[in-house]
Amino acid sequence: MNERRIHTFCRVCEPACGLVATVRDGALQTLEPDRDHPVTRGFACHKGLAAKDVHLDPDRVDRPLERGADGAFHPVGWDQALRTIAGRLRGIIDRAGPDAVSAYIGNPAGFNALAGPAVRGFLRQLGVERTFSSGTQDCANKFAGSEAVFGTSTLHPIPDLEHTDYLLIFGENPAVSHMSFLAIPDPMAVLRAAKARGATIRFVNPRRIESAGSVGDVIQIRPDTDLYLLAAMLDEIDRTVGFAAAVVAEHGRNVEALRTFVRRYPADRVASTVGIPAEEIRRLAHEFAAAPRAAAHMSTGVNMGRQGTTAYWLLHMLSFVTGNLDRRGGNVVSEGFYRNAKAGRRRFADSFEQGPHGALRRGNLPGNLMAEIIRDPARPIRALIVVAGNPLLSIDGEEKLRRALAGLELLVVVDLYRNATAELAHFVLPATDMLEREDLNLVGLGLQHRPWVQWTDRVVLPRGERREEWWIFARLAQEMDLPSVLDHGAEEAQAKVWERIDHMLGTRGHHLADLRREPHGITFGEHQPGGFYQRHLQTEDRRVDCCPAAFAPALERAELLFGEMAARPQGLLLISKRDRHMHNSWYANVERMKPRHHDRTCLHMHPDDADERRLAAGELVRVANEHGTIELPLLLDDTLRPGVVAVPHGGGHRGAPAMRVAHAAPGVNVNRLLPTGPGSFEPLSSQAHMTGIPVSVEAAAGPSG
Ligand SMILES: Nc1nc2c(c(=O)[nH]1)N[C@H]1C(S)=C(S)[C@@H](COP(=O)(O)OP(=O)(O)OC[C@H]3O[C@@H](n4cnc5c(=O)[nH]c(N)nc54)[C@H](O)[C@@H]3O)O[C@H]1N2
Ligand SMILES: Nc1nc2c(c(=O)[nH]1)N[C@H]1C(S)=C(S)[C@@H](COP(=O)(O)OP(=O)(O)OC[C@H]3O[C@@H](n4cnc5c(=O)[nH]c(N)nc54)[C@H](O)[C@@H]3O)O[C@H]1N2
Ligand code: SF4
Ligand SMILES: [Mo]
Repeated sequence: MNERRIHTFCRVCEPACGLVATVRDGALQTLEPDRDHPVTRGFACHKGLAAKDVHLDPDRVDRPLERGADGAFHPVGWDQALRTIAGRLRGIIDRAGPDAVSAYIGNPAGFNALAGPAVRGFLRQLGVERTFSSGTQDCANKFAGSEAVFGTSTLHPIPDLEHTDYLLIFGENPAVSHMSFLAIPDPMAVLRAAKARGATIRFVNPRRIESAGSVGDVIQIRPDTDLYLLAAMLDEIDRTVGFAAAVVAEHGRNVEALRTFVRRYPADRVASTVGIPAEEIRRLAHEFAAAPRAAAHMSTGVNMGRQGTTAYWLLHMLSFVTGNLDRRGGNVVSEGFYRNAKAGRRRFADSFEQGPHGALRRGNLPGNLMAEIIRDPARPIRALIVVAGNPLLSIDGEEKLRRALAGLELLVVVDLYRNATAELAHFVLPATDMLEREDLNLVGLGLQHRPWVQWTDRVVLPRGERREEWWIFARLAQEMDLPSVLDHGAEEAQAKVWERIDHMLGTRGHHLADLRREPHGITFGEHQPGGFYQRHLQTEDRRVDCCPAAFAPALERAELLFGEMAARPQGLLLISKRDRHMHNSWYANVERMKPRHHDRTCLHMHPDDADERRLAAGELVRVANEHGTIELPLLLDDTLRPGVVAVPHGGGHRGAPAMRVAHAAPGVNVNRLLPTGPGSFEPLSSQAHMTGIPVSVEAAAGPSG
């Protein structure tokens, strides 16, 4: 018997918690938290540990599948699958050009150091320019916002949690999500420690979230209005204690334009629209400005509003004009194994390209326009490659997208599962899971609470015929007679695919060969504030742009939307709700993640709103708006701000019979209620509008309409 213990790390979400696997005779026996890990220190959540269940799941795709003339999937060999796909891609490109080919890259590809570069490299070889990703349903506004203000999309100063006196968190629920754009294992332990030190922690959220509990309190904002709260706070600071004059004069530009904008939104004007008394808005502003060291963070709850980029701009401003940017205990740069700020350098104003849908940000088209772009009469997409994504369920508006995907000449899905999107495919190709591939914790770069870099070997050999994405696209390139890393054999390719990472490591004096020998990787010590303006900021004049000129139309739109919201009758507004038992759509097939009471998606509603509508707990209700209708059971939830309802996303597996566990308790797809198409995304960033969506709710048995 041959038993080994292997140090690895999780690749489900950003903290990348250290794990230890035991493997006997080549088969995975146990997967446990790594108690000796210098950064993650024995923390790992049930999702990370359930990677074992995903690995062993009998419903995984284990062989390439091709849809036959009978409409059913049939197993085929890799060579045959890739040869057929290559032939069809070639045919489409010969006929319609590379513009007829596109790809959607899903969220897990970000946690897979070699996958994204492999797909993008292949698309570049084909000359493909139009691509999509889950980024426009998640955080595209953050890249746009930092690019506009700091001159680079890859600079996101994080709260220095260890030293802050005051922490303000917008639209994020650390206890459940483990955060985003702040890679931190066991965030609640760190927040509890900050609180014990005497720090004040406040969450801005329409829900009294589970994170608040004993660490802080929640200011229950009306959804999709954070921009105005931030503006009012800045205005209050400007009028009373003033901006940090020396910092602003030395490092800022366009400060007057910032002042002019925020002046439009004094606390008294915005109070009823954001749903927070003016007094409380002023108190927040003064607390933040008066704290010796204050830090701010925001996440998907704000990203998914209609003004995520400008909200992120004002979040940066709050930090900057109070002198908290690049200060210990404020927002600081996390320096990992590679200083990546320069890599994302681009002039915001140069990032847009004019097309049939107006000026769109280059590089990543809006997911909410996917159906329109696929069916664009002048330049339709005929072939789509989906890697590590489930756009049918994760993007707004399922039915329209289903029709567009079903009309493709070629849909290839590379995934662990035959998910709802894969059911529409011509080919489904089996990918390796995180235990079956070499990897590096690239995703946290520049966002880590405690920077460290770790390489992991594969824990076990891939089961069945699962393959890594880099191999799949390298083989596809060969089949299309394009240069490929596999041209000189598998062994050389295995080394070649890591060259880019080795080069990045080299910039800070490290080498992959050394890293491979370190079971816990290399750690980089405490954050060192002080170099932001000199080393990281990428604007041409090395100043923070306090009001980018390219924002002008967005600032006009802000006033327009404000007027609409102020005038609108207070109907119900829908928000999303992540819970511990799901991970977007992809843990839906893990039995152990499905406690009985969680196996159906529910509508969360405040008891007062339910009373008003004479609805009772457990009753089937119909939630509807101009975009769609769903029916689901009602769950009374007094953590919600009255007037706000919530539904967890990631459900709707009725169309995925091969995922038997998910299919048996499919839930509903809340994204049927979200707006899609032109006007449903933020023009500055292409980020989809997914929170604060007007809906009506009534008993499902009641009259329809
Ligand atoms: N268990 C679990 N963990 C996950 C995931 C998962 O699906 N399940 N997904 C992972 C992924 S891909 C990501 S990106 C991260 C996301 O991590 P988070 O951003 O922390 O995600 P959520 O937990 O959805 O928190 C968003 C919060 O925003 C609030 N909110 C909604 N609308 C508004 C608004 O208009 N304004 C404000 N201020 N708040 C609002 C919601 O009530 C919610 O509490 O989580 C990751 N971790
Ligand atoms: N209403 C609403 N909608 C949302 C959200 C919300 O809060 N509310 N959240 C949004 C967010 S934050 C995100 S990130 C998106 C996610 O959007 P997507 O990325 O499109 O969807 P996921 O459900 O994460 O699906 C990921 C797929 O990748 C597969 N997979 C996992 N690991 C691997 C791998 O290593 N290789 C390959 N090839 N496949 C793999 C899984 O089996 C799964 O099918 O959803 C968004 N949609
Ligand atoms: S918190 Fe995220 S990275 Fe850590 S074990 Fe859980 S899923 Fe994995
Ligand atoms: Mo996400």
